[in-house]
Amino acid sequence: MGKMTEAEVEAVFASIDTDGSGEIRLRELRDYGLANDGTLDGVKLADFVRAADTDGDRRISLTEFKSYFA
Ligand SMILES: [Ca+2]
Ligand SMILES: [Ca+2]
Repeated sequence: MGKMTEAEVEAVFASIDTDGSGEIRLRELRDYGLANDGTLDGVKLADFVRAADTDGDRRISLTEFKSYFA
């Protein structure tokens, strides 16, 4: 997976966080994945959540999202 700039990461986050809550829930990720063949840059959604959700609340904050991609 290639590195993205901070602005690119924020844009992707915003496109997934459709309710604008500032956290990505699995449902939002699934909705996003359905439009993108079930993957996020080739990473399976379940694997992505497991890897990116560092505090284990099953939601991905912008900080966690950035940490994963930065
Ligand atoms: Ca959200
Ligand atoms: Ca989290």
